Amino acid sequence: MLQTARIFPSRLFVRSCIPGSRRLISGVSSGLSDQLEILGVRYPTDAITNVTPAILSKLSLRLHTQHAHPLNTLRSLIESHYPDFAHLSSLSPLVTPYKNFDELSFPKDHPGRAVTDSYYLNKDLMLRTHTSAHEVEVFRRGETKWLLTADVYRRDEIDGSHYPVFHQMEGARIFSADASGMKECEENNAWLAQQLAMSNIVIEDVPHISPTNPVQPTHDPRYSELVARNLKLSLNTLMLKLFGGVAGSNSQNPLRVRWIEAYFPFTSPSFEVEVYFQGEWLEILGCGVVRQATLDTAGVSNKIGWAFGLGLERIAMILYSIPDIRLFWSTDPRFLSQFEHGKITTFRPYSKYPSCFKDVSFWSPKDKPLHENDFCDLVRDVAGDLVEDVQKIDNFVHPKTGRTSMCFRINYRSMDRSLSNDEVNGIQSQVVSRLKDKMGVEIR
Ligand code: FA5
Ligand code: MG
Repeated sequence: MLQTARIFPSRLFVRSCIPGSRRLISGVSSGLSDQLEILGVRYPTDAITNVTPAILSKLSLRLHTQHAHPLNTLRSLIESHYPDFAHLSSLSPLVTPYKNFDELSFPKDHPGRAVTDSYYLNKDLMLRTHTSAHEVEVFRRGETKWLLTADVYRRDEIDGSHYPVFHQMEGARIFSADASGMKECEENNAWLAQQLAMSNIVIEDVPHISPTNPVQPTHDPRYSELVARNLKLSLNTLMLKLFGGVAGSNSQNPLRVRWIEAYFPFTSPSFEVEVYFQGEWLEILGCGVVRQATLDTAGVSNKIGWAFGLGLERIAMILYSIPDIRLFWSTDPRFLSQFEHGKITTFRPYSKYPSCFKDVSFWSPKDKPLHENDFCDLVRDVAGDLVEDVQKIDNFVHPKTGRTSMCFRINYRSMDRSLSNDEVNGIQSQVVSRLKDKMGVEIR
């Protein structure tokens, strides 16, 4: 794999936070320096291990199943829109890279595989980056209509709408690839079209079959068209259910949804859905006609169908007016007590506490330039949810030495209390010493 050649030093985080022989971190114990214990099972580490205690501590939380949590209510609401689908929500987040990528036809050099983008326990096991990782196994079980909700993990920037753990819901439906299956699809399309006809929803859709987004060569174009129509109708009726009642959407001001062309290695044609909300187009899901190779691998070659993957936090932030993605992880009663299971209510923000900005500038090692995601993960591991966002404010290469200088600005702010200067200084100095010790940078 592309990234195995890189030396990633973060596994040292796991070791270095275990002074002495054994320490438990929210159900994660790592007693032996070359092993990780997760939810009671030991896994060997290797040169690409990059999971951190901060990330591993999230594995057992499963917010999408917590009573009255907004993500759980949203899951139930979407499940109720697909009452005759199987509803799955307890699959393990630990998957092989084969399952997360290869089984879904990802090319060997796809950037998502890199250790800078994904979390690896070792070269054979990773944290799923999307719920599509389970497509083959669920189709193989014989499910033909299903929804699957799960926590997914990505190494990413830090700001109000990005968190290294978020929740996706995968939905899929497959039909027999013959006249009887297409009759079932057509009947369902007619029924769904009728549901939409009376609604105040404006759907912007243009034909998206282009040379770069083609019908698959093994598909009868009429079948692919019917399935894509079923996908779009199924999702448009869901959008109406979710957003139809959102403030500002009425007959003068109808909800606007648009379909745009997209690319995923495991669907063709592929699309994304965006919703116009508060003056901006917001991407909420990706989808498409399932690549036949996926169905062949799952042993259901005689089927044709669609799949989608939507981001629950993105939708919940709109529906509940939740302004910061970190809030979903809050255990503060002022957050949690606002919600009742099954009800969507507008979040009432409690006080916003002051920010504290700290900059750090350093020279990156010449042979191993620091990736922005490595920096963010280090800060997240030290500061947890006390970091609100991280921005790279300077980056230049010294013309003579060829070394790269970077400057990052970290915004520390708690959602629950005021931070003292001493506390922030203490955190910042831990960030700086880890940068020096584990990343080999030279502080400027
Ligand atoms: C996927 O993950 C595909 N597996 C979706 C898919 C499924 C396509 C089935 C085709 C068939 P993408 O990376 O775009 O695609 O993520 C899907 C959705 O997850 C996004 O539209 C967005 O709503 C949400 N999402 C993605 N990244 C983040 C993030 N960092 N924070 C919060 N939500 C995110
Ligand atoms: Mg996307």
